[in-house]
Amino acid sequence: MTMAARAVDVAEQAVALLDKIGVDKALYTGGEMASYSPVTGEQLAALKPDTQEAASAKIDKAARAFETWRLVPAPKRGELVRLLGEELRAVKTELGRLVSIEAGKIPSEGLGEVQEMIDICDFAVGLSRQLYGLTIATERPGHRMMETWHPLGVVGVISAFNFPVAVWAWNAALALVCGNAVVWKPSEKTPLTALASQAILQRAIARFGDAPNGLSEVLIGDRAVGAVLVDHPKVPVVSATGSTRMGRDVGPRLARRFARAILELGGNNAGIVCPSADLDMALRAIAFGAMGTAGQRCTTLRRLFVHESVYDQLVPRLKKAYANVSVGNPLESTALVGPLIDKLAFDNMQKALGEAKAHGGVVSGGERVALPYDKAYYAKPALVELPSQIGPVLEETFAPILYVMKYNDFDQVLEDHNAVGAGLSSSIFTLDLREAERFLSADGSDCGIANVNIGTSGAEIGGAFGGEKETGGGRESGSDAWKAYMRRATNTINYSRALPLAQGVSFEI
Ligand code: UN1
Repeated sequence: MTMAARAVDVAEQAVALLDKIGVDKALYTGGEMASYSPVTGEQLAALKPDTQEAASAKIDKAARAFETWRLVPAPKRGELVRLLGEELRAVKTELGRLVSIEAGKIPSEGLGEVQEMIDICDFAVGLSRQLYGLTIATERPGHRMMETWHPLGVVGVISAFNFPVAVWAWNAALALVCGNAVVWKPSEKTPLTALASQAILQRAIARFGDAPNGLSEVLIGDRAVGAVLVDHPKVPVVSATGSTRMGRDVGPRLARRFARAILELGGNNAGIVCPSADLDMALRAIAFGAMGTAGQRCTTLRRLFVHESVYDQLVPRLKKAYANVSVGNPLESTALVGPLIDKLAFDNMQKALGEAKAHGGVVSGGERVALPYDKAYYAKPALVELPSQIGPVLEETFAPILYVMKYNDFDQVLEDHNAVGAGLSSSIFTLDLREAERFLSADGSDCGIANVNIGTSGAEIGGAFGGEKETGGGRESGSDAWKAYMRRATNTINYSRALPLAQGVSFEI
């Protein structure tokens, strides 16, 4: 098969999947915004980006939809999300494949991403009957105090290429049961899976029957279009996933107009392998955490601290796993590692590896893997042994690089673990209860996610997802993350015939 034939195949496959999912061809043909597949580097589609005016009009439309949707009882809103879950189940194979084409994920991770969407729908359906407020004891006789959670408005969602659809689903499923409208600005690297998700939701909306027009909108375009969402006065909350650099721009802009920010930014996630660790288990967890999704999860394992007593048992095995891992076209092989998203990602990887060498790092892997696609970037995952945590180790490089360091003191390794800007996910591998509990305690890991004997990535949707420090502090997905998508009203009701004032204040007129 020639290169050109393969490339056409991928684009053709994408079109066939979009057709099957029910996306209008006019949305991705004849426009000036090209979209590419990282699998072959070839162009998939030509979209028509929204002008700033068009983006603003879509947000206004969503704001009007909100006015109706907020009055629909929450369990009924849950019915729409239940239908979304059903529609997603019906096209799981197709959407999963499209994720593989557009984001380069291996098939099981593409499908896993759609499963994550389905899971959050199930969660949100249950939640639609559990948007509880408290009843609070009042100090005044004949009074009752309680809190009520109300819908908030238009929820803005900005998502990244690496989880092109699941992150939207986390936000959209919660936002919809909470009575909000949703306006989504997907990554310009993955617009087709966004159009597909929107078509799937529209099908659920059609089956639902009387949902208002404009309940879910998608903005196609670059940062300028995202900025319209961030600055729009009718968007009271924006949930943004991406780089810390993006968050430094978005966060203050939202703060300036007192809008809420749910920020899920970079991760520089670490694992600690202790003397008692189950090394077979640690090896598998590290391999998936560091090499899975070609190192392009925000939860990817990037730093590994190994106790000196087990270093020589673990690290050679790890190096072997790195040397043997299969890298290849995720659509045509059973490779475990697919492509990087683009040339820039590959260049950044090489730059970080160069810096690591300059700091005394010993690098295995990292080179470009020759596949017959000039414009696609496949890299052998890199393992870098370093004497200490310096240089590029302190930064997130969105590529499969694992920095491995030796430690001998538990207090010191905890300090090193926390000595980076990001604070998303973390893991400890130990069978020692004291070490495990210390890692999870107030002076242990400073991350939003802290795990024992599993890797840093692959969180379930039932927990709150997000992290501290430069990760931005937001929480999405499970637990009580829904509260960020609603506004709380405290209600005090006087059913007595007197008007006692709180704090014993007297004011007789
Ligand atoms: C992301 O990389 O932005 O925990 C999200 C995980 C996935 C979500 C990752 N459930 O790896």
